[in-house]
Amino acid sequence: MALFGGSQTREMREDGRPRLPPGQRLTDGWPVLHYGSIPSIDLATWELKIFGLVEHELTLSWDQFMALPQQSDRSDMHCVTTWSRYDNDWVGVPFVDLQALVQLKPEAKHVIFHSYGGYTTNVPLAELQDRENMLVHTHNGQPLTPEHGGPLRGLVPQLYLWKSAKWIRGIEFVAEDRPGFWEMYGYHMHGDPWTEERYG
Ligand SMILES: Nc1nc2c(c(=O)[nH]1)N[C@H]1C(S)=C(S)[C@@H](COP(=O)(O)O)O[C@H]1N2
Ligand SMILES: [Mo]
Repeated sequence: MALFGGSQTREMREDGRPRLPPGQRLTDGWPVLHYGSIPSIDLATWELKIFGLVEHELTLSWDQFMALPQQSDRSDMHCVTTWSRYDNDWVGVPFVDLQALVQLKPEAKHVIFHSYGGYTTNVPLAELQDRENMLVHTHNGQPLTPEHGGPLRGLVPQLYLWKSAKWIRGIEFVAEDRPGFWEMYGYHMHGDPWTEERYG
């Protein structure tokens, strides 16, 4: 369990890395960070498209997404601007379960997340195979607010938070890595907080 104070920075993860990545500070608030304005999204017309190097492209309505088996998971988040927030309780659908619905072509090696409003971010497919990588709609028991990416955002907790796309509307599978929005402005293509992959 998270306790605030100096001893917490010495907590270890299962892989022996410290729980708090280097250069990070804990916050118990939750800063709001994004480029541009919050898109207005109507659940009646909301869609999630899963496309690219897949055998069966898929478009899900909100009701179809919510009818998928849901998972609860607790994870930490780490923002490249140096704040980290521990013990976030999320509910949503694991990325791998969506991946299984579309059947990947063997050439698929990277994922581009697409957001309402035009934001994109790239993540290696291999990075998303743990079930802690999810598309989430609920945080600490409350529906995700629009400022934090509601109705649905990506969650890639082992990478810096810019890889967790707010207002997600698409998952694209590609063969070659391709920079997303912040990656084009110099953020790292991978973004591992424990090795401080902040800028490329
Ligand atoms: N669609 C979208 N998603 C986004 C961003 C954005 O500008 N647009 N910013 C990213 C960045 S840089 C961060 S730090 C986190 C912030 O999430 P939060 O506002 O919920 O803390 O969202 C990420 N996801
Ligand atoms: Mo960020």
